[in-house]
Amino acid sequence: EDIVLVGAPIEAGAGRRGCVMGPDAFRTAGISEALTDLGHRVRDLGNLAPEAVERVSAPLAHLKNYNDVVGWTRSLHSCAKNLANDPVFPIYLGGDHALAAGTVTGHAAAAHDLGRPLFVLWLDAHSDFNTLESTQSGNLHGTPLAFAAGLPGFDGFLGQPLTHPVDPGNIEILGVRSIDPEERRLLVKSGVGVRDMRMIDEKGIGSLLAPFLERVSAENGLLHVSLDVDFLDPEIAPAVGTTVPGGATFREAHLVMEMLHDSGLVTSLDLVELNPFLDDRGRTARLMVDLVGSLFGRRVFDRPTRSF
Ligand code: DIR
Ligand code: MN
Ligand code: MN
Ligand code: MN
Repeated sequence: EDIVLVGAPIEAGAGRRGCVMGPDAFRTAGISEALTDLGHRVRDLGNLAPEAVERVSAPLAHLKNYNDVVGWTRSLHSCAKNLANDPVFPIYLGGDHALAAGTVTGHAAAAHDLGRPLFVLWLDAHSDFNTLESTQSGNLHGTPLAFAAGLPGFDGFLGQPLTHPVDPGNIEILGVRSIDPEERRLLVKSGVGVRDMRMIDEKGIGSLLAPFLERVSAENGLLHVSLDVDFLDPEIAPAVGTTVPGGATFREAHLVMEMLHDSGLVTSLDLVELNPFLDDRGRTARLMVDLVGSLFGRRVFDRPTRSF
């Protein structure tokens, strides 16, 4: 498979600095080499830059770095839309999670033009489903999924209304354990699938993921996976600004990646919120690269395909 790496060193959406170094940390941790060793062809396109945006003021005063996030959303949206028309698998190296405002909507637009539904698997401690009105922190990395799902108030992001939002029923959030009160209300109303840590504890992460993959397959969908470092437990992945205790274990995370690989359904991937400034000798960056290895076919034993 031909894989394309796109660096997106955005940190404007996060509450603290450091994600700007994320793409280089993924490279230093050997993401290209890991994929090449698995037999894939890899092309690193280097780092993208944000589009220049005329100085528009934020629609609400408490939104942080609104212009920067808008610039990144526009450049990533175009980039994703173009890459989706090539026979390549794009991996977006973040950068904070605001980058998904561009990648997810770009892939949704491309999927629409192909006449296929886009599904989104959001692996995150947070649901990132705040609107510009509901966000308390003003950190825009808490909003990209609401934007992609077509919630109102985001027309400034692309300078026009979003024409091809993702059907909220095609979104699955897995591993979540921190949701703001108003955000929860918006989520429930929208019909997004939410699988929290309690459900993972009770049912097992594999049996939660399987029915979603069945549905993507049955509906001939494309699948975008957005992996936030804080999906993982902070004990194994400290390099993120928004740690929440009680996250996915090493084995749960690898199982998810292996099931995704076996499904053959994933068509694009975000790796977000890695903050190398907070890492411990690169261990979080290396773990993320290891998980990407599982997503791209590293395994101990061969199993009959379609293990879900
Ligand atoms: C919170 C935290 N819901 C917010 N979100 C984070 O700021 O909107 N997302 N940390 O990654
Ligand atoms: Mn996130
Ligand atoms: Mn279109
Ligand atoms: Mn998060």
